[in-house]
Amino acid sequence: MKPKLLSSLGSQHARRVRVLAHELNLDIDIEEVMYGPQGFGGEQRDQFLALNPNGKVPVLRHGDMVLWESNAIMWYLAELHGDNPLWPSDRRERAQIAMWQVWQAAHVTPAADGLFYENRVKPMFLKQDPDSSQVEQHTQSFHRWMAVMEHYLENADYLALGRFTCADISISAALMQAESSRMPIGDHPRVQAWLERVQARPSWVETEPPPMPGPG
Ligand SMILES: N[C@@H](CCC(=O)N[C@@H](CS)C(=O)NCC(=O)O)C(=O)O
Repeated sequence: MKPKLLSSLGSQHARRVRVLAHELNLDIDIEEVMYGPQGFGGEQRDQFLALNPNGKVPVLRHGDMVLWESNAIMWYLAELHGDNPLWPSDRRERAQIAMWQVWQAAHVTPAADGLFYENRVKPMFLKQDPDSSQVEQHTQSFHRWMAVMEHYLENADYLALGRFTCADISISAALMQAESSRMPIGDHPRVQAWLERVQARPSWVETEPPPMPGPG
């Protein structure tokens, strides 16, 4: 039985799994999860919550196994595929990649999501102004984490092992709303150049969601 990814086109978290699937040419089914007044699952909200009590996408089903958390799903699918340069079997190499992915979830995503919510979701969908103190706090935090990447990218084109890996996929997906959410990536030129390298790959181009309504 093929793994099935329950996904949403606009989700950064689902996108990192979809980029991986494209990179490794994985044979998986992808199903778009409806969004309803109560959240993901639409009219099947209860069934969706039974799969993921967090109510979030992505979710992977494979046989009787259910997995949530996008990075865990990536690790599982990459291992299923067999040894590959994106998630190699060497444990020291893997640890380097996992380090960046865990860092993304702990630090980059909260800052990036904060800016997405304030600068994009509030004005566009909630018809509210951004809260300037929240924007300031998330911007400071965003700069802090981007400075770490900027430093690493001084001597490498990619984050872990000096080559494109799951680390680059996870972090680039977290930045997919950078432009529309006014994330100050331009202040970190090596990060900007790295993101452009990742975004030039067919896996990024082919997983681009349709544009969200509204400017930017
Ligand atoms: N840490 C989770 C985050 C998943 C997540 O926040 N997904 C968002 C979509 S981008 C979601 O489902 N939000 C709906 C909600 O929070 O109710 C992962 O990496 O998979």
